[in-house]
Amino acid sequence: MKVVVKDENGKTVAEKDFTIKVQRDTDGDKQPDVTDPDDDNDGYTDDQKKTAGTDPKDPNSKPSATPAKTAAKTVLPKTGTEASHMGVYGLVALGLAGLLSLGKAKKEEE
Ligand SMILES: [Ca+2]
Ligand SMILES: [Ca+2]
Repeated sequence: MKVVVKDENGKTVAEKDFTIKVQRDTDGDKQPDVTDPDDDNDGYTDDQKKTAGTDPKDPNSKPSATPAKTAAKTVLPKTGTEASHMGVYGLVALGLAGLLSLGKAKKEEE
């Protein structure tokens, strides 16, 4: 764009070419998309949306509700420790039950 500066007599005093770059600001928060980490201001960063394969400039295009949670949820393989503890508790319980029934039987004999 050419800007021409003239004095009151119409004489050209200065002439300069300007290049005006209009930077896109999708969400209108005065932060241009090039520096705005969240172009559409939907709460998801551009990187999150690009990773999820959604449009970073479309607030209606959102990553699915819980992608991170499902990815983090891993099922641990069962170890033998749990089972052996159960066995020990079972034996203790059986022993207590046995003692109790013995005591009860003794009382009934008297
Ligand atoms: Ca913006
Ligand atoms: Ca966003």
